[in-house]
Amino acid sequence: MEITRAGVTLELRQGDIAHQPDVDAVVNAANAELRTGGGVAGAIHRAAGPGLAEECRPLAPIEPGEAVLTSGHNLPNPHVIHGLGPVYGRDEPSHALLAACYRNGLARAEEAQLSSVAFPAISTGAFGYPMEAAAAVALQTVLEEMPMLESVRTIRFVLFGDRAYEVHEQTLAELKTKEILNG
Ligand code: AR6
Repeated sequence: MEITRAGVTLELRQGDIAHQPDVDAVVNAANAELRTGGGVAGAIHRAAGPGLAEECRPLAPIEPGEAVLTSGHNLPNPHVIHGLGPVYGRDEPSHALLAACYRNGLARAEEAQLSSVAFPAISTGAFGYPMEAAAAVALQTVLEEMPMLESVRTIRFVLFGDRAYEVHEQTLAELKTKEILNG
């Protein structure tokens, strides 16, 4: 599924964030220490090789909602943007911190003048954010940012598994309906 607004395309895809060779940056669902871990961080650091962790070391720690840019090392992408989402039920207000994580991820992409960026569903794994609520925050935030972007032209959500994809598809369809109703 995809929609285009203000010259920017938002795509939903099912897949693996470490296998997105046609985007300038993939976003890592990072930990504060910017170390490898499970889920997205494990997949990205494994594919990137040890040089990524080395580059990350002096940039850590980061706070929930922040995002930092590194190079992609052995990934097919020139860059990785490391975003720290909130731990659900601990880092509050969780919706504002999750929205900041997407906004800051896009800001890093703009600063580096990238044209395409792929996000995973940040905070919805180890950090426990319910998928439906996270999808609403993530998609709404990105839709709000799209008209302001100057460099980024493609934003892809890479969803892991059928359920994550379906939740995002349904949420985006609902947001589109609201947008039409609101004129
Ligand atoms: N590609 C795309 N999505 C994936 C992949 C993948 N290869 N693997 C998992 N997902 P998580 P978080 C989905 O836990 O909740 C790490 O250990 C997954 O199903 O990666 O932000 C870090 O070190 C879920 O829907 O990120 C941190 O400590 C979503 O991506 C902590 O987990 C996010 O899951 C970050 O937790």
